[in-house]
Amino acid sequence: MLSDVIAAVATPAGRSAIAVVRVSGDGAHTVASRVLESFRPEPERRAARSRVVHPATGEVIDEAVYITLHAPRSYTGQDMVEISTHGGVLVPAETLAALVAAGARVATPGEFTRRAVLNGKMDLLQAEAVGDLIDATAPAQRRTALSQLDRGLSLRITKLRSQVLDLEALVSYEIDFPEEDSGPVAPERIDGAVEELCEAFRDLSRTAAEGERLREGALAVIAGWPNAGKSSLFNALVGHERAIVTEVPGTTRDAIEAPVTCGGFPFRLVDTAGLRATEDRVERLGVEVSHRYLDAADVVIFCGECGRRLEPAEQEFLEKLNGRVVMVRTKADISPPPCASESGIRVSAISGEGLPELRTELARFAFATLSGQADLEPLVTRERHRAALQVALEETEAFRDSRIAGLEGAVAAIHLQAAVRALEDIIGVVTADDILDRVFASFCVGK
Ligand SMILES: Nc1nc2c(ncn2[C@@H]2O[C@H](COP(=O)(O)OP(=O)(O)OP(=O)(O)O)[C@@H](O)[C@H]2O)c(=O)[nH]1
Ligand SMILES: [Mg+2]
Repeated sequence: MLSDVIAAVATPAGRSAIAVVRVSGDGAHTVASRVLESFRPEPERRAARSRVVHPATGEVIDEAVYITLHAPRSYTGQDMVEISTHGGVLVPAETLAALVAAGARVATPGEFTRRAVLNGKMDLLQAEAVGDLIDATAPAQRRTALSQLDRGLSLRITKLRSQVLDLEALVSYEIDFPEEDSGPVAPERIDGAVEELCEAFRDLSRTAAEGERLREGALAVIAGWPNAGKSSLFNALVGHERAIVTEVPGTTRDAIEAPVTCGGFPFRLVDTAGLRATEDRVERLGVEVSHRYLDAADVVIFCGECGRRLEPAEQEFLEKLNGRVVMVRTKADISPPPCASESGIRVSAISGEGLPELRTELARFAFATLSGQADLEPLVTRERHRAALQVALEETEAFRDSRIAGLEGAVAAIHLQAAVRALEDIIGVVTADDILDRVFASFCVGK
């Protein structure tokens, strides 16, 4: 149901000063009035104090502060009440139970935001941005999510949609006046508009690789021969002793992953087993895991000690990576100054030398376009967006091809209508239930 009263604890469970319990729906104020002793719906948006009482038992649960919001001026667009209770595990849970006893239903994950979308308070891209903002760990993720919440991407897609509609209007003009030799619309005008649109779709699609990487974190895999100092570098970048370090070659047997932020951008940093042919069964499995990560890596941080010549096998390995590599020279604190032929960033896990340069280089490498921008342009951040843009592009190209093939205008225009629908799917103009289900599947309860 769309309007029944839902309630949820919007803050995470655990010891805290306060917790927030939200209520939304037709009759949210009535439900709240059965639980909040001195509840008054007016004035709205003004904090008021009240005891929280269980409606059936009369037991006092807490002293809380609440505010009321009136439809449509609320997050969900419905009547809402937000109750700030004392934190911890018990008080918020008992407050929620009291609200349920008073007639509310426990909300499903993302149900508040879903209602906001269905009530036109935000579009689907903005709803996704809410989720991204909550999940953000690096500043660049926050900036992108915030700009998407501010309709940055929505406006870009809306503009493309109206460009397609304009094109459709031009074509229908042509259809209505078929007997005129050249028609009232110059064909070059239509051709130009088609090319411009296709280019705009391609431009936006090109941001998808970095946009998706920005949301998920770029996969940076530390690799190298045994004992090169990989785990030490991993620990230094992560900021604590996460991986075991010893002087014994072959210490790391399994891949270890940790999130790190470099230059404001998110990375999933992975330490791997040293690459060597080995008889040891466990180590060999570890090397196989290393290779799997290396295949998926956005960037490989290849470690070799300062002052050591790379072996032919190492050179060969590096060539296979097709340029996806940042070369690092480890143990700079115990090495002589570099000789002329040595390449790579000299780092020391012990003194910290070279780590800032490495972080900057990683950000530049994995986010080549984004790291140079002061303000992030609207980006495509999900496969869902990229796939729909691809459909819009293909349909526009099919429209162009049908015209070249001399197909009737009305038939060709069907492709433009399909392009419009693909763009509408991105924003969520008319959204099918299964798309909504997918978007909200990863949300937390209470959001
Ligand atoms: N002085 C100095 N020693 C280092 C540095 N980094 C690593 N070492 C030493 O080099 C040895 C190997 O370090 P690890 O970090 O375990 O090397 P690894 O590449 O992970 O080795 P495997 O997991 O066995 O492949 C240890 O004795 C470390 O203390 C460094 O920056 N400076
Ligand atoms: Mg190691």
